[in-house]
Amino acid sequence: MKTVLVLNGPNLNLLGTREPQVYGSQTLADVQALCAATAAELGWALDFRQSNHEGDLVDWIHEAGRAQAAGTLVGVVFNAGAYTHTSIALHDAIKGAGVTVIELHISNVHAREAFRHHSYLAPAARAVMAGFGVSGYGLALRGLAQITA
Ligand code: CA2
Repeated sequence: MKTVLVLNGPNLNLLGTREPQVYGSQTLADVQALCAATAAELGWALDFRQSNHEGDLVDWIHEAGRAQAAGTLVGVVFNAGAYTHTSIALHDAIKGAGVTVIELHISNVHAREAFRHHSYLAPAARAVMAGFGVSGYGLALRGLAQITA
């Protein structure tokens, strides 16, 4: 059975506690449960992680690249949070690891502040999804299944 990695960046541990008008009221534990159910439907094991530290995310992308090369990982659904808009290191990590990444955002970043309109990850990602709320995680997993089938 292959594994799918769902990575969450800074402040996503606060999901469901504040800004429900932007991010909804579901917690990160709820998102993990949604991902687990969807991954099971798709025949995958789920590896679900969150970190507030850029270096952790870089290390996990490298680890994912090795796992994908070994044939044990299907790819990564990645909500990099605000690092999306700042991190050349994460861009380089995705490119360097050669891993399949779906960039995901809960909110429609293009309908928000201008500083959220640019993504350093998008040019390195296989696909980008934004604005579907937390249900986007399930949709992104299904999209990953379609493009890797
Ligand atoms: O829409 C998304 O998923 C974002 O990646 C979320 C990031 C934001 O910086 C990106 O521009 C778009 C922020 C995640 C912080 O989430 C919170 C949730 C509840 C309360 C406070 C922060």
